[in-house]
Amino acid sequence: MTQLKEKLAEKIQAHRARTTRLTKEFANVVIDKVDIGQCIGGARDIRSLVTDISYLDPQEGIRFRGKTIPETFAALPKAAGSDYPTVESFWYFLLTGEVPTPAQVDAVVAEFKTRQQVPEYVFTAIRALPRDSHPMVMLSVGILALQKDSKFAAFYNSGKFNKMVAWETVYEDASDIVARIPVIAAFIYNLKYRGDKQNAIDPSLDLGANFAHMIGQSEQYKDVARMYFILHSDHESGNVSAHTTHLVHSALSDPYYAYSAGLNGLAGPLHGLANQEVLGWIMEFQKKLNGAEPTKENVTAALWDTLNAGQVVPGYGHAVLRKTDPRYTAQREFCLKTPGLKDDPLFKLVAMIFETAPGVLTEHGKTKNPWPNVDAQSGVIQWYYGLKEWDFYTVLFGVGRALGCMANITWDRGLGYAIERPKSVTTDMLEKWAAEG
Ligand code: FAM
Repeated sequence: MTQLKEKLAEKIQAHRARTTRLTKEFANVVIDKVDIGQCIGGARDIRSLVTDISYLDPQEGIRFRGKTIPETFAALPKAAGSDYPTVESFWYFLLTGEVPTPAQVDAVVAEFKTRQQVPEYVFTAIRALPRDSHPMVMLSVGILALQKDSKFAAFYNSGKFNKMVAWETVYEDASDIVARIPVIAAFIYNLKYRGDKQNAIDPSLDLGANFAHMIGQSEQYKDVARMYFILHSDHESGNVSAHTTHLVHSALSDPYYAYSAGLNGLAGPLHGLANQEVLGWIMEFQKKLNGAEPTKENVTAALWDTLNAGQVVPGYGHAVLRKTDPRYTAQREFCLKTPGLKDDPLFKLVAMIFETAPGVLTEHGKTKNPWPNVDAQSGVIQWYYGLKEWDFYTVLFGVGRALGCMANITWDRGLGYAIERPKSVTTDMLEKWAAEG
C-alpha cells in the first residue's frame, strides 16, 4: 500500500465513527426545510449532501479542506522552481486533509508515473469519432473507454465484494483517472488542433508540467496548468459535475461511469462550458469594437445588447456565491503579476467588463449575484499563452474537476454513503399545499 493510501485508510477508519454516530443517534435532527420555490427552482440551497473535501461560503467563496485559495497555495509544497504547488500535492491534501511533506509529494508524483499510461484503445475510440466532435465528447468517451479495467467493477463482480474495503478499489480507479485524464486531454488537443502531432509523456515532469509539455506549451504555462487544475478542482458537492458524479457512483457505478457522466454535466453552458462562452462573447464584442478601445460606455452597451436579447452574460452570476469568486480573483492576480499579460488587450477588456457588468446586472435586476465567477477570467489566460481554441477550455476544467470528484467518491465509498434517491411530488400536490398555505 502506498503512503497516501495508508494515510487515507487511517483517516477513513477514524471518520467512520462520526458518520455512524450521526446516523444512529441523530438521524432525526432537522437541518433544513424545503419550500415550493426550491422544489421547482433546482433544489437551490437545500442542505442534503455531505462532503468534507471543500465548503462554499456564499460571501467568502471556496475553502478546500478548511483553507481559502491563498492559504492553500501558501501551505502546499511548491513544484521545483515554481511559486505554485504541484497538482499531486493538492491531491494528497484533498484526499487526506493534511498538507503533505515534500517527500510525501514525491511519492505521489512517482505513483502517478506508474498510473498515467493510457491504453491505446482509448485513443482508438477517440479517433473513431468525427474530428469535429466537441472535445468534451472526446474526453467523456475517453474516460468511459477506460471502464473495462475498473478495479471497483472487478471487485464488485468478484463475488467477494465487501463494503468496508470497497473504497480501496475506488481509490485505485480514482487515482488512475486523475493521473490519466491530462494525458487524454493532451491527446485530444493535439488530435484536434495540432494536426495530430502527439508529444510523448515526459516521465521527469509533474502532472501539470507534463500536460504543458504534451500540448507543446511554454515553460511558463506549466504554472498556468498547475494553478488552473487546482482552482477548478472542487466547489463543494451540489454543482452539476460533482453532484452527477456522486449520484451516479451512489448506484455503485464505478468511477469511470460516474466521471464520464460528471463531464457530460460540466459540458453545459450554465456550468463548465461558460468559460468557452465567455471567450466567444468577448471575441464577438472585440469584432464590433473594430480596433477601438473598450470603454465603460461601449461595454455597457454590449452587456445590455446581450441581456435584451434574452441571453445570460457568461461568467457572471452563481447559484451559491454572492460575491466575486475567489477563483476569479486568483486568476486576475496571476494576470496582474505576469508581465505582458497585465497589458494584454484581452485582459484589459475583461478588467473593463469586471468594472462594468456588476452595475449593469444589478440594474437589470434579475440575477441574485452580479459578480464574476471563475469562468469570466480563465479563458483570457489560456488565450494569452496561445491556447486559442476555446472549445477546449471546458476540457481543462474537466481535468481539474476530476481531482474534486474523485476525492469525493473515494470518501463516499469509505463512509458507505447510500444510493441517492430524493422524493418527487406532483404539481397537483404542490397546488394543494399552496392552497393550504
Ligand atoms: N446574466 C443574465 N441573467 C442572469 C445571469 C447572468 N449572468 N445570472 C443569472 N441570471 C438570471 C437567471 O437566468 C434567472 O433569470 P430567470 O428568472 O429569467 O430564469 C435570474 O437571473 C435568477 O437567477 P439566479 O438565481 O441569480 O441564478 P441561478 O442560481 O438560477 O443560476 C447561473 C446560476 C450560474 C446558472 C447563472 O448565474 C448563469 O446563467 N450565469 C451565466 C453562466 C455562467 O457563468 N455559468 C458558470 C457558473 C460557474 F460558476 C460554473 O459552474 N463554472
